[in-house]
Amino acid sequence: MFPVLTSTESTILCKKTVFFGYTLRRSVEAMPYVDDKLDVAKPAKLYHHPMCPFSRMLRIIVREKGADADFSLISEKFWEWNETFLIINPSGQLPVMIIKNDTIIKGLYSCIEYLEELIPDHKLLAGSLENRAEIRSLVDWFNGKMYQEVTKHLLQEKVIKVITKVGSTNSTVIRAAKKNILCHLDYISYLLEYNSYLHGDSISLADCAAAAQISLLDHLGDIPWEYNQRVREWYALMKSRPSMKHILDDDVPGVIAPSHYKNPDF
Ligand SMILES: N[C@@H](CCC(=O)N[C@@H](CS)C(=O)NCC(=O)O)C(=O)O
Repeated sequence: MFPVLTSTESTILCKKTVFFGYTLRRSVEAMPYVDDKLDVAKPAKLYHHPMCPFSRMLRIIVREKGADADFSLISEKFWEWNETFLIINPSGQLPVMIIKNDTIIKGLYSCIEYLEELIPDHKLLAGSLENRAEIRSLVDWFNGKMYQEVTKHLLQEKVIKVITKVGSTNSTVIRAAKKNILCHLDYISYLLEYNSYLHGDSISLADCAAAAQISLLDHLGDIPWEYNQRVREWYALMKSRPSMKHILDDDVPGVIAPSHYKNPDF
């Protein structure tokens, strides 16, 4: 059985997260409530940011569904809580889709379920009821546990602090988050023991979630690829899918990707 993460460093990080989260939330509450009427243009829009793993996941899914031509991408600096974006999504969170009739679909899971129901071809949540439950719990692992223990901290320390020039980088947090990566690579490897994808022999939401987190960490040069060959093979397979290409082609000012980042044969 796969060992569950019990590292004390992870626990310390979680406490810090709660504290930072509280501080941030209070700042949002202090912002004026915006009550303007929406005036959005007709073509479907996808609000995202290249360094937001949840936006990456949604963009992979949109492409897997063959719906990418229907969306224009709008990059939103989610840490700025811009008033124009808060009108669209009062939580200030990415991703968001604006579809026909100016309907706003807020948050990753509403967007995914909307697309799964709208475009039943290329199902990413398929199989029996039990299989679908397992895929959902894997998505939760990567978007919840892995994001909280690893991605969120490296994003904050290595991207947001650098772009905003607010606060100094905390090397203890970076070290702890990078140590936590290994547990998640072990878990991915364990899931791949009998299959080429994380749940069965075809791509599912679980692969999209894991690839979104991994691709962001790889963009920061933080995945120790020599650690696990099986995970490397799976990620090479994911990278070779057209749905990943547009994400890997994004250039983010101030963030220099390692030379292997875009290459499927790395
Ligand atoms: N579970 C959320 C996750 C979204 C999320 O946390 N996005 C981050 C960017 S990667 C964000 O918008 N942060 C800004 C904030 O929380 O104020 C969802 O369903 O969309």
